Amino acid sequence: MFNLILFGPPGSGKGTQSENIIAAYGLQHLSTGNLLRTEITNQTTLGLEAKRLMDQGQLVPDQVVIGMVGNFIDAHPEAKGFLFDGFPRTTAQCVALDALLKEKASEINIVLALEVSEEELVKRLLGRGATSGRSDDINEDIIRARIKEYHDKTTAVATYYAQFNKVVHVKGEGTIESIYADLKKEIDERI
Ligand code: B4P
Repeated sequence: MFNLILFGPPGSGKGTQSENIIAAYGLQHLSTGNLLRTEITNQTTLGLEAKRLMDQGQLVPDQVVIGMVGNFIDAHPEAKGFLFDGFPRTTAQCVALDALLKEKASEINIVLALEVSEEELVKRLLGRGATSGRSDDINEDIIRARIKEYHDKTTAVATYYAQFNKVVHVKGEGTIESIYADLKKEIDERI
């Protein structure tokens, strides 16, 4: 199995670049943001609670997200690898993911960290909010709260994987094609 984490702040292009990577390498895409939005659309109890937190720019509790990811991995025994998009977002999620993969005799092979300035992130997310209807993208205060949540809790994810020399930093500004070419080069060196 080849398992990759696409890491970066909200709006750094994780979802955008994931589409290119899964198409090229046939990995199973696991986006916790998408899983949570499906729960919201289906108006489940989990979805209603998740929406309340997401609309304030906060993270959903670790045990909820970890449970969802465990179910997703178990539901795809045929996967030749996973692309984790937007997960893990806290150190507790990193530890849980390592344990889930260990059960499958597998591990994280690489963490690709997209780097984008805060002003560019705000610009992109407000741009998406104007067309997508995503309630966490329409208000600049909520967007800045998400970026703060990223600095407070999620940057620790890069520190966690850096101790195993698994983190590669990639510039996340430029055209979607040029960023994908940089990501592809790093994957091809390790797959
Ligand atoms: P996510 O769904 O993961 O999404 P995201 O962080 O908003 O954005 P992403 O980086 O995927 O950006 P994208 O490619 O779409 O999270 C949403 C919320 O869910 C979180 O705030 C949190 O509350 C909750 N959540 C999710 N996972 C969780 C977890 N593990 N634990 C707890 N809570 C969790 O790009 C954004 C925009 O930029 C798009 O419009 C795109 O077109 C544009 N763009 C992309 N690349 C570009 C480029 N190179 N140039 C110009 N524009 C570009």
